[in-house]
Amino acid sequence: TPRELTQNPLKKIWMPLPCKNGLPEKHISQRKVCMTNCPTLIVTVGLPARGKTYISKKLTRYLNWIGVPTREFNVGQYRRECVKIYKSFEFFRPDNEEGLKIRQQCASAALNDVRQYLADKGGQVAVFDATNTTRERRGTITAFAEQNGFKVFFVESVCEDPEVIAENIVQVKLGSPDYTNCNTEEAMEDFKKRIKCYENSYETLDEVLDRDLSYIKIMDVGRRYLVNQVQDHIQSRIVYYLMNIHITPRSIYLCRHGESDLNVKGCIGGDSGLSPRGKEFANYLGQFIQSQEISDLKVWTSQMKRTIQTAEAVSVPYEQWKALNEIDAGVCEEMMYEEIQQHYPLEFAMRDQDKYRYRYPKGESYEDLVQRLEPVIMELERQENILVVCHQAIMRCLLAYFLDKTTDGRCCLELPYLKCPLHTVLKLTPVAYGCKVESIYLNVDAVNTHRDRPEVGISTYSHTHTDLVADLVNIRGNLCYA
Ligand code: ADP
Ligand code: FDP
Ligand code: F6P
Repeated sequence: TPRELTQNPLKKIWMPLPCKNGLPEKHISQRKVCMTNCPTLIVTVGLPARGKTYISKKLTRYLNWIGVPTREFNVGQYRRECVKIYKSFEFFRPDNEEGLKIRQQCASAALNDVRQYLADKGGQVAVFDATNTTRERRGTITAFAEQNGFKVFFVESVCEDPEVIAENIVQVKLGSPDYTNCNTEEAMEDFKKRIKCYENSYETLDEVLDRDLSYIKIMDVGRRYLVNQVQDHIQSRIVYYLMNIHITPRSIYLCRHGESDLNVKGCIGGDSGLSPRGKEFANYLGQFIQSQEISDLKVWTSQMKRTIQTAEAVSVPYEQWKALNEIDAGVCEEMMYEEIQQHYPLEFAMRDQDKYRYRYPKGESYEDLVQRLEPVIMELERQENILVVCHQAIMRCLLAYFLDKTTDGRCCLELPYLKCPLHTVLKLTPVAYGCKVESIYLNVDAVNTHRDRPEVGISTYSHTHTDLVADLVNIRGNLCYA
């Protein structure tokens, strides 16, 4: 018989009440997830300095941000932990039996951790980042995945451009812990010899021999791709993502609109225009952008008056995105936080408990925003120099993606509290595996719209999410029946 439904007060979604036989509802839904979504093991393939770690880290960041718990396992790191002092490329010679044995042990240790993560720790995707250049090694990994019920998806990077390879070595390898005790030329020489150690035994993914494997082969830094046997939704999302990223140097400028009339009144939401100080900021923003002498700058705004008014002052053509509109506060639109607390005390308390997942009645949550912003992130990945004029909650979500403020799909705590003050531009520049951030305050006063997480409810943070929802259902129940 169908179970009775209750509305989850935090997320405002309907869920069944626990069964009469006492089987907790959580248990049932977890079992269902396992049946439809078995975990995925992503396996990198390629010679050293082909961007495998870069791709692994970036993909992990993206998947965590969209809410898929993902972790990367870098075999190089296991090797460095096992052999504390790196002597030279000789370690990687194909006839170095000791070296081969250690590398094999490191790969096994990493796979063991992969198993724990995917089977016991709630991971959905693991990225196994190693060279995996032989068919034999890939066969071992496939067998491991089959035994454990994981799907496998290979990501190979093939690139023979000596300039790209040399640049990659300079960007990330020379600074590696392997080369702390030698000079640049020695390190460069050694790394090139290390690559040579792999070349003879390298077996690239083959259209015929590997026709049953699922993979994407990225050729010449994304100039061409070969995609084979995509098995499911997550793999197609991974393919789509990898086909959109690029490594051309560029900067992403993020800022909020200038101070608005509703900001001055202390009200959230609405669609007001800029205050006099907001207009002053817009002018300064125009001057700042000019001073940066940015080539081919694109400008994006939301479809709200305050971002469009701000962009008008930048004197560059701009595009409006509905997806960049500020969080919809539903019934709380145009209210002050104090008014919300007065009129909707339970709602207000719930938002403080789990600000990321909390959905305003007839409005949105931060979790909703991340879903809405996914196409924006994808398009941002395709762009070069760009300025995004947006809003407080939107900027937090975008920033969390670029600065990797997510761990294992749990962006809940930090993301909705990231500081994104008015009249301040953040300049993000991709470097090595991450992003450099510069914060530029344009010297025009503005109100502070940031509200910290209050200290008082701290004890309730020790509650699990399920406990909390149960408590709130009880509170609601009591209120309803009182
Ligand atoms: P690997 O893990 O293969 O040894 P890394 O990931 O450490 O190589 O190399 C990082 C460098 O690779 C970065 O400077 C990045 O710009 C570059 N890179 C990223 N993607 C690719 C690609 N598809 N092909 C070649 N180089 C890439
Ligand atoms: P990395 O450059 O990322 O540090 O150079 C190849 C390397 O990665 C070594 O560090 C690491 O020991 C090795 O890849 C891991 O893969 P294999 O042992 O499978 O070759
Ligand atoms: O106060 C400005 C504002 O952009 C509101 O429109 C929006 O509701 C709010 O910030 C989002 O910030 P928070 O999630 O911290 O309430």
